[in-house]
Amino acid sequence: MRKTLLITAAAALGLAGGALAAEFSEVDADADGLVSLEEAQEIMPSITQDEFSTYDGDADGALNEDEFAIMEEGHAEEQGRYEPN
Ligand SMILES: [Ca+2]
Ligand SMILES: [Ca+2]
Repeated sequence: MRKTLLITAAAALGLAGGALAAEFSEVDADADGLVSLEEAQEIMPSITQDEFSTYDGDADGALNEDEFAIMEEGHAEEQGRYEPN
């Protein structure tokens, strides 16, 4: 339910936030159902392998939709705390 609310809110904002509102299907460039580190870096250039791995809950080397949602939330918080590059 929370996810639905987030998507609705993102849609209401017209996706003006860019990276903060990236859709899983858009980030998954090769449409294999997983977001690789390279794909994640397309929207979050500052993300590192270590950081990526912390969100890879099942340690398969890529993020599924649930893991990706957690990464977006976590990374958005970090970007609010630190100076952007
Ligand atoms: Ca992919
Ligand atoms: Ca994974």
